[in-house]
Amino acid sequence: MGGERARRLFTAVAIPGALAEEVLGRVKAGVPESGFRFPRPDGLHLTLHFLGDVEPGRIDALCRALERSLVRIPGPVDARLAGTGAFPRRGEERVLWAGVEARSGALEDLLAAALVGAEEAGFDVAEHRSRPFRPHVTVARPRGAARAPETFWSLDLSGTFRVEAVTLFESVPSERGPNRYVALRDFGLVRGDVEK
Ligand code: 2AM
Repeated sequence: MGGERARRLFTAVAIPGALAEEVLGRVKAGVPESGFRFPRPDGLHLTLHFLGDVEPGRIDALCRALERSLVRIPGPVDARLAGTGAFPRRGEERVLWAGVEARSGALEDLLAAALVGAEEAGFDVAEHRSRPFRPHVTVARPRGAARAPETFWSLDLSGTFRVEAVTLFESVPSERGPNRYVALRDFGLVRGDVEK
């Protein structure tokens, strides 16, 4: 029994590689590498639900439940990166991000389905459900107490992409550099034109 290490999982929308490369290139041009860490372009994402450490024995049931809940959501969803922001707020930046927008309610529907899937697999999502949802893609984190330079706020981080699936990611620590975000499974949205 046991022995296998827990896996740090989250559900997210993956940002396509070409857009991720381009956007991170623009971020690196406006934010000094000496003060900030940047995510890798592969695995750049919009987090829906951070599950935390999950026992490996629960992953199959989680995938089955996510598949059932996400296949009910019509897709694809046309989304765009728009604007810059920070958590917790400008002036106390711990995370610098690009905002994400789509037609009204579309990203909220993806989040709701991701939470329903996790809940059906036995995860407690009550706290996540009550939390405000600020769709964003993390593009930099300060090293120590570095502050975002003025150049960050005026960066153009816009770009469009098409969401056809929600992805279960694993956050894998790496000895050097930022964690790697590894896509484990994609859960496709039902094609909207099939429903009609
Ligand atoms: P983010 O979406 O603001 O970047 C994997 O760690 C992803 O899950 C990150 O993108 C991270 O934040 C998000 N996340 C949310 N809550 C987290 C937590 N408590 N610990 C680590 N990551 C968390």
